[in-house]
Amino acid sequence: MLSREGNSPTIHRADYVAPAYWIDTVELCFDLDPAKTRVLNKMTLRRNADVPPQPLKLHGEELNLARVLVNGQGTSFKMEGELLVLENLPEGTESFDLEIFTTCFPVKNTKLMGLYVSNDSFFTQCEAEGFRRITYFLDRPDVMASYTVTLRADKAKYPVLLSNGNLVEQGELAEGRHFAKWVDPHKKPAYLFALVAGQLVAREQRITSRAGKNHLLQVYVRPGDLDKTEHAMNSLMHSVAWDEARFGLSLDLERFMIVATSDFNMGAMENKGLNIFNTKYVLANQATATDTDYSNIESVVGHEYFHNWTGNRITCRDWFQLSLKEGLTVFRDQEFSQDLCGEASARAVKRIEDVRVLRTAQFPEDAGPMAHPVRPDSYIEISNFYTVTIYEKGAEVVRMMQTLVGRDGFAKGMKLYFERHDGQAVTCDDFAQAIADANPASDLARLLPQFKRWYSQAGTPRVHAEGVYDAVARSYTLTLTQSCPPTTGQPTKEPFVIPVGLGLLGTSGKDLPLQLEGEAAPMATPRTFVLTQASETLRFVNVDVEPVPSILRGFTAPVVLEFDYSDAQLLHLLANDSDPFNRWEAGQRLAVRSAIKSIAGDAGATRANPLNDAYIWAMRNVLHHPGLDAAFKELVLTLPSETYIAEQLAVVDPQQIHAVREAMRLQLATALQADWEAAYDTNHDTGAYTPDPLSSGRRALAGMALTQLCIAAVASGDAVWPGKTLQRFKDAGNMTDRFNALAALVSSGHPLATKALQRFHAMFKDEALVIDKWFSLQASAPDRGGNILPAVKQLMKHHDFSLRNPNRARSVVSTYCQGNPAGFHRADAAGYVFWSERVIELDAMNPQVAARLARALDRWSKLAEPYRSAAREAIARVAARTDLSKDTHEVVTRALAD
Ligand code: B3K
Ligand code: ZN
Repeated sequence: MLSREGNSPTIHRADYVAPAYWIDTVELCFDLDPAKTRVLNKMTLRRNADVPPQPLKLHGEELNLARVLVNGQGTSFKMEGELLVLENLPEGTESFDLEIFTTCFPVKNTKLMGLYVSNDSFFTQCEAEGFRRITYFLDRPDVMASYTVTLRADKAKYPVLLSNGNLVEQGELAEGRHFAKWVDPHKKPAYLFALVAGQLVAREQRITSRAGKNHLLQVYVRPGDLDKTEHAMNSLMHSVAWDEARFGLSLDLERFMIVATSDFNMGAMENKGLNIFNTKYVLANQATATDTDYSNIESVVGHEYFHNWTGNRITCRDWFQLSLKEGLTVFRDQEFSQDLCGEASARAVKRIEDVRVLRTAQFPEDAGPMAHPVRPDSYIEISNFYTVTIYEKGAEVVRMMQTLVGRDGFAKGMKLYFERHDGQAVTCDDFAQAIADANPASDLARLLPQFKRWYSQAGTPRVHAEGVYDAVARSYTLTLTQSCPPTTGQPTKEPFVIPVGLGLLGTSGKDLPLQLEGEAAPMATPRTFVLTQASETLRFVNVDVEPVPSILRGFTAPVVLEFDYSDAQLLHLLANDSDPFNRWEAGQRLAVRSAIKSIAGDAGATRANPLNDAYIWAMRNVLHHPGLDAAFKELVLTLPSETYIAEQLAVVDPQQIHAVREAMRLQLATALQADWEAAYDTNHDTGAYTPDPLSSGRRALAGMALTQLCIAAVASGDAVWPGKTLQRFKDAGNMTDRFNALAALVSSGHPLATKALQRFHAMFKDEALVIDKWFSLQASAPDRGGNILPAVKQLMKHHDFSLRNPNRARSVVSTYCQGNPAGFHRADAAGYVFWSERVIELDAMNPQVAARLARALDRWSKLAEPYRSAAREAIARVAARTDLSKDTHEVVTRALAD
């Protein structure tokens, strides 16, 4: 028996070598059968003349090998672990035929990688390394081939047969079977292969592109779900139009298909011409989906569609370059959603939401045991590196490039990137080089080698700012100092290139003209300065009064900004900053400050009332402000999450943080009761449902008001608002209002919640995605005296619960372990025991889902006792198992090494 390390070698980026063979064409023929599917794979290959002659080693996993033929003749072969090794291949670099016949077992495939069955239909998932579970292959992204695929199956059970590209032939076969033959006109890596077979129906739309070409768009779902596909189709049409308008990138296929499945490990997959989606990111109507669902669908449909160019036409040379496609495509979907918003204030709301995700999920990752650079140097299991660092931080790196070259310059850079690399498998370096080369006079071109440290250095940089006003000289001097904490394998860091958006507010709250010493006249605001040294000083002249600096406007870089603001300065920014991001940020800083003071037991901020009067007064002003959108108000009034507060502390007591945040919520609820009533009255009627930013913002604020009013009512014993909330729950004309009312009752802990939850379940018992919400609302409810864990265990006994379905498993188990810190971090360690049991149980069926859950204890070493020791013990218990997948093994061993 090999040791665990022997089974799971660490793969290093530095070890990259080009493939020894190229695969030019692939002809696949599938005889689909859930119990045993037969796969005939006919390839043409040739040696790669650039590397020394060597045997061909093909990847395979859980396959039954029946036959191997080279140029039609039997040949000798051997197995090296899971590799199929062919040594006696024709000499020279002429192409040769290789035919491999295998079988696989879709119905037993609980990992949902490769070919699997869900609701009696067949689906595939090949990224990153799932194709090897379908046939023996060079399963690496730099091997790009032309695919022809024939699918054969029982016609009654599987009337729809889909694969990538164009349908070229279909027909009947004996014994009630039929076939379909698909040819993909574009070369692609194996990870973009897909097939679907089953009883599906499609919404169809024909479109004509700007370029005058006709295309067929299709959204396939199970019969009965067609009424929930309109929004996904609209999102797809918007995506096609946007990529043409903004980047000049047109759809390169006659037909573009999206297929929804309810069993899927992640959100969606960008297979060429045949995107496969989690139903969660396709199905929506106003009765079953919330505004958040609508906006997620729009961005995920956009994301996968944009991959058609960034990822599919130009793909990754190796998986270390994952952010080449993911960071860039997240950036593109963020820009898409912002551009669809139109209004500047709605764009700002989207930006704040994106930054909030980055700071609550990616910053902790960057500070924990799984910290890795945007372009990692090593991994054991690549599936573990589909992370917020690769995606969200990667998107910020691309955004900084756009900031440094300008929006038009960035579009020029994209054009050059496609001119140079279309059809290739390339690296992050190639991308950055193209953007810089297209903008030779830019800061990016000047600073490129240093800029690329964003790809190589892990950890979140900190920018410490200090300002000194000199009334006599009428100058304001701002010193910016950067540092970056050590991460595993990177004890010291070199300075980053950090674009810093900056403004100075005068006493009136207006932006002051910004004139640096040495400049003849002030320049237009806002200005962006590019920090490149460990420390730099900016000296502004002709400054008549001491300004309040607004630093890192629009969150121009993924850093932590430290500035010793007084409360008064933050209140000034909150009331006046022309930059909506920093306006919101000022409120967050004030709230975090109060929470920390209260946790530290400082006088002035009592446990019961952590928030001071000035903060409450400011929040009242925001609520009543006639010039601010409801969506923005809702963001400002939302207190920083428990996870975000925890990250600001050296030692974390999750129960204490929860208690303080709950006290803050109660304080806002009672002190602003009349204001919440007014906010509800003004915003609760949004007319006929449309998921646009303006009306969804109003629904969000009305929903928040209801929660606050229920919290106040529970404290005072008043029955009026809980009663109104229940009525609202019953009468609601859309899922957003209905769910918000239900959540208000649950979150406030009002007894009416029980009845409403029962009713909600009865109403939506046949809507799986709504039942997921029902589960997760209960698993994320505020913990009261340790009541959540028993509730979660009860939920797992519910007849609708199943650990096998990833959405359902996540709705209960991950929501509890990763979205309910106070429910999870229990002094009796029962939450951790539950976690370790579920990780082990899930790992045996679906390692990817298990490994994600395993990350719930990433930040264990920051916990206060008794949590810290108990958490470590739970991780060690999982790590001690000898039967773990390499996914979970990598996560828990890295955690223990922290
Ligand atoms: N590229 C896929 C993610 C695949 C995850 C594989 N474990 C979805 C996306 O990012 O668009
Ligand atoms: Zn992606």
